[in-house]
Amino acid sequence: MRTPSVRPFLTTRGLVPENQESPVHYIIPETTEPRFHFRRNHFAYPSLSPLSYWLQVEGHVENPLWFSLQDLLALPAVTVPALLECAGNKRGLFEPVVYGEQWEKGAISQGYWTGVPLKTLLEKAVVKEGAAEVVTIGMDRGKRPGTEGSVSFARSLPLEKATHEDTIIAYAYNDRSIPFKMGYPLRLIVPGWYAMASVKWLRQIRVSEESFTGPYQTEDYVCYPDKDSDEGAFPVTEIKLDSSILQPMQRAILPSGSHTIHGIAWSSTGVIARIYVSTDGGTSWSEAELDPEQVGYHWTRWSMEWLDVQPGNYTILSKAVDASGAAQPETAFWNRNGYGYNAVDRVEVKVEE
Ligand SMILES: Nc1nc2c(c(=O)[nH]1)N[C@H]1C(S)=C(S)[C@@H](COP(=O)(O)O)O[C@H]1N2
Ligand SMILES: [Mo]
Repeated sequence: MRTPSVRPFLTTRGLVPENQESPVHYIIPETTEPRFHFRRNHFAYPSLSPLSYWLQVEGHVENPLWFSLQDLLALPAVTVPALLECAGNKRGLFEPVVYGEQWEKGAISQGYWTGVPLKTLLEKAVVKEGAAEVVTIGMDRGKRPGTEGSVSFARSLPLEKATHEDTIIAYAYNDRSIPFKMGYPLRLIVPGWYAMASVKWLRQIRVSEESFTGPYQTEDYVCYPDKDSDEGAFPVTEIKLDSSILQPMQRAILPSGSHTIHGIAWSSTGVIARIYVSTDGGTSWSEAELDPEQVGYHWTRWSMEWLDVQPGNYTILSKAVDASGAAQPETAFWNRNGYGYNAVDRVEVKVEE
């Protein structure tokens, strides 16, 4: 008889548009298979036609261009190991609570993205003097809640980030064409920034002298530190230093004896210097073992053996330290829309006889 295979599933937060969480607690390989990749959408999926396989580069350039997939495949390619993390990852942990998708720890996934540096296309189009930003526009569109008319999902990058060597127009994920839900045929990948920047189903690139004012630039993905006013608002950009305890799980009941605590840690550069774990709610900390191989912008795995544990209630914490020596904060920086939660991670477990 065949043993039925047991596999995790995505955790559904919404279906139209589709928003689902990756089963990160049960993903062991370095890269996330597409079926386990989290999904975050603002609209229903776009319908593709062969016409939409052309990518337009226009705006403040000498030489506006259209690129076919073949054109892109003929250009020198790079592969970038990059994680995508939704800026709302862990939003459900904010106190006071905030509105929005109540993501837990699974709005994050990673793999190898292959494509052409955006810089290469901008050089071919010859950016004119005075350009400030590069606007990238997806094929999906719809009504944004609370507003009239229909808009595209569009985002801009400052010229400096747009021309960074790792910012690419990707056509492959883990050596295959990008799966449709992940942005086929072309997706912008902006390593180091929260994933709203990595525009799926890319159709147009526009070089601009002005600051882009689309709603996903100036209303959403803006940090509003004040509950009642827009005072002190600033845009969401780089991924913050963070870590997650993946096992044991929150409120698990464990037998007494020895256990392995394991998890992941990540930062905007991918570099993690150290990770500290506490099993007594932060009274004492020990350095956990970090996977010595840190790959590109991928998360780094860590683990700690928890030996001879006696019955009782325990609070396990994890705290990552990056290359500059900065550590995760004890409490996350609260903001109205709940972006960038990165407090020291916390799991409560009960150990029985
Ligand atoms: N065209 C388009 N690109 C998009 C989005 C979208 O709704 N439309 N959502 C963004 C956000 S907020 C996130 S977190 C990631 C999610 O990527 P995934 O669905 O491949 O996980 O895509 C980004 N790119
Ligand atoms: Mo997101």
